[in-house]
Amino acid sequence: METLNLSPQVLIFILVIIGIALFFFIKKKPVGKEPEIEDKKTAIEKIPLQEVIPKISWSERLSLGLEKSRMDVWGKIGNLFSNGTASLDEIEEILYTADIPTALVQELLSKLDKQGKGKTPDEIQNLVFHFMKEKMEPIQHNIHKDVFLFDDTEKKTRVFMIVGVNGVGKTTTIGKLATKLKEQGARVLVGACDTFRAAAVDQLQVWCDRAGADMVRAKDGADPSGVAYDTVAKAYSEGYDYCLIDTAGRLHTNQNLMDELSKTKKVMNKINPDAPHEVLLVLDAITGQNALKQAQEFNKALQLTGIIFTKCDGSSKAGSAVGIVDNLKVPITYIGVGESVEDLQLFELDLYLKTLVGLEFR
Ligand SMILES: Nc1nc2c(ncn2[C@@H]2O[C@H](COP(=O)(O)OP(=O)(O)O)[C@@H](O)[C@H]2O)c(=O)[nH]1
Ligand SMILES: [Mg+2]
Repeated sequence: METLNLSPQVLIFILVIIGIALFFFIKKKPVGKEPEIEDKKTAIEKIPLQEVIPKISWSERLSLGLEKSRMDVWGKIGNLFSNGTASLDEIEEILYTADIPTALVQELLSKLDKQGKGKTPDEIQNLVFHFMKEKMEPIQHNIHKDVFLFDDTEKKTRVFMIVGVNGVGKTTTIGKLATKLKEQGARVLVGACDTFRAAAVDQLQVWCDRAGADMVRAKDGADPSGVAYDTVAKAYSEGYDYCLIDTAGRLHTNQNLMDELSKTKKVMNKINPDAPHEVLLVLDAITGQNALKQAQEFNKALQLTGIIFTKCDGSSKAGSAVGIVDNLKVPITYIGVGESVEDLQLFELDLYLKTLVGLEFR
């Protein structure tokens, strides 16, 4: 084979061409690129979810939850009344759609009539705020706040019995409470006394497993009072900080089932005269006026110590709390504005009312 006889200039020229071609080839297909994407992906996967999705504060959650009630009812009274867009009759209509009892509506209208004329929208919103606060504050004052805040220096077992009609959020609320108390370092025992439905016990088990709380469960159809007894006895003998008793939902009009609930309360009392420390009725805000009827019957049977007001995010009736507290003389202890654990918080009157009437974020 004859060898190629190239001059040095041609050889240099060819080498330069090869060099340029190689440069562009490497630039177009960089070797390090793929691992770089992979690294970013795994890094993002390693970030805890809450850092990717910005956490919203409780006041923002509450504001979102009460948005409908604020937009449709409480937040607009000032504007409507101040510039004369609506007559007192029209404001009365709006308040009735929000399920406010007649006597309270009339009292508020008379106050607006006497003190609201010539006032700015903000001044009227303030007037509404103070009207509601006066109604609720003396009762809200009775909350046993220290019972709800875990203090690990106090070696005490606290028993909460949770009651209410079907679907109001009893089991979910217990799950949220168990999670919150565990996060504070408390030892929590849950009693699954809704023995009518296996699914209800399983639902509670999922919450307890997630929260790291212990649970007492019996066979389907077991006597709910027996399960309550066993749970409270275990809670005291093993020194749990909190004992949360879930119960089956029932209609307040069903006397037999209401009697059964009284019996469940009594058996806990046999173990310790202080138990249950709290009997909490879960009320769904959507129920509006009918919630008052339910609350009256449960109160008669069980002498309620507090109300857990759930699903305030689901309707424009969150303001019905004022009528319930004023009539029943039982305070609201917790408020729920959604399905996640963070959506349940201890009820703070001023924050709730200011958010409801729209004074908080101005
Ligand atoms: N939107 C909303 N849903 C809630 C709230 N509390 C509970 N729920 C939902 O209400 C439904 C019924 O709750 P559950 O705890 O099973 O009711 P129970 O029958 O009283 O035990 C579930 O889907 C919950 O997620 C709340 O504050 N807001
Ligand atoms: Mg349930």
